[in-house]
Amino acid sequence: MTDRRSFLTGAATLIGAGMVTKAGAASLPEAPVQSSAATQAPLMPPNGRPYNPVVTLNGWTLPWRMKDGVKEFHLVAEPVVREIAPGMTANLWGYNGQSPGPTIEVVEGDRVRIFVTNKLPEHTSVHWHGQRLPNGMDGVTGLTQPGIAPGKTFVYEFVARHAGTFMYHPHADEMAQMAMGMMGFWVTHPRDPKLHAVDRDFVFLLNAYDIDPGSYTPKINTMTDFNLWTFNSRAFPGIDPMVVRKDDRVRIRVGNLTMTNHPVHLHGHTFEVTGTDGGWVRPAARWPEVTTDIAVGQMRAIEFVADAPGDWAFHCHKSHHTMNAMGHSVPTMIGVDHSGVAEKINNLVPGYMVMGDKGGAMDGMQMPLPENTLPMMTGQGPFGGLDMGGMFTVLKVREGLARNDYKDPGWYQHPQGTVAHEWTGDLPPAPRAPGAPPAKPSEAMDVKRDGEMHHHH
Ligand SMILES: [Cu+2]
Repeated sequence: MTDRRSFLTGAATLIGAGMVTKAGAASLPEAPVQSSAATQAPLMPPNGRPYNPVVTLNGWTLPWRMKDGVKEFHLVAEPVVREIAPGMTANLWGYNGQSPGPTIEVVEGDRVRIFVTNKLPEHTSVHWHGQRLPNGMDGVTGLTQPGIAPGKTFVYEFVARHAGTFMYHPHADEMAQMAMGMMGFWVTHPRDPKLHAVDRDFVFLLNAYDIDPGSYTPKINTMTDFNLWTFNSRAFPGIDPMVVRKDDRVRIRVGNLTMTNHPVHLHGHTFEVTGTDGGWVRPAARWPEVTTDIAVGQMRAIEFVADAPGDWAFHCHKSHHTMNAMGHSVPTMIGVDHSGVAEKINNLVPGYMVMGDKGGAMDGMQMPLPENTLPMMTGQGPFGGLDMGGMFTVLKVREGLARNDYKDPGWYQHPQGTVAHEWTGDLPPAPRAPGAPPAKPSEAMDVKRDGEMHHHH
């Protein structure tokens, strides 16, 4: 739901280039506020040039007002409480009630005016990443403008010259401000809605936080050892699925504002990278992929035809990025026999738990968590635990959905006989290379014993 409140910054006595005068402040466009972390329906453009709107994963698009042919937006930089996933909230900084901020959607050739009100305790600015604009609108504190002091409103104005995939973020105390979640998506649609048209167009940013178990505020000095890897400041299972109709042409646009690269991987389909934050990729320069690496500060638009019904994983391929917060200093214990040890330690340390002697799967493992802490891997699927959290979601491809239906259709109903299952019949004999010596008795016994095990019921 979009709440609305307007900001009248009448208290300010304003001086300096770019600042809104007292008279101007009275006519600021309202600044809608989003109170939900759920994916909102695409915003159909109520005025201006027509376009096919995007869907922001666990986010929303900022409404605008049209004034004398100019699209006017109002961003409010402010502290927010973001639900990372059910059971965990974080004290972040963002825009208009959420972090990331709302997606801004405009059309190639639009003149755009963006008011930015700073309700943070320190100065900020907004850089429009990838835009071709007058230098003084580029939002680099100290280089192209003074910082926007707390309580002040600045105005940015430029023409969105090129269609494409962009983002916005501060260039002001940026290590702190981006570590706190100051960022948002920007899409400039083609002037001709038939150009680069797709049926469903999803957008989100990659971000990362370091929030100690039991606490709420990111540690902003962390350089590399983050413990929450998120799509649009949500961790699986808090990330909504991407729901598409079978045979839809689908675009997914992803921008990376973390401190490391992310190879994003789609199951069940082959895609092409069709755009970057530099523009569209010429068809002759595209090649098929199932994973594409997105470096820090890069954006990628991938496209494919969703021709395979099912629930297909879409995730970062760095396995630690599909995990939620927990100490990564836990020693590897695979193959270590703990039997009896836990009992002895429990006499000294009540509640002690042995981890990982058979691997790390957490399914069925119970342990008390500090408040406001997500289990390390928590997703539940129709067949049990998914052993994943973090940067993970599901592309749900279904037949017969309505054009604008993004509702979660539930789990995929697999056709009879198409799900991997336990084998209970005879095992084939172990293959041997041609000319290899006959199996030693011990190997033969192992095979036989295996086979017998499967016969016991
Ligand atoms: Cu990653």
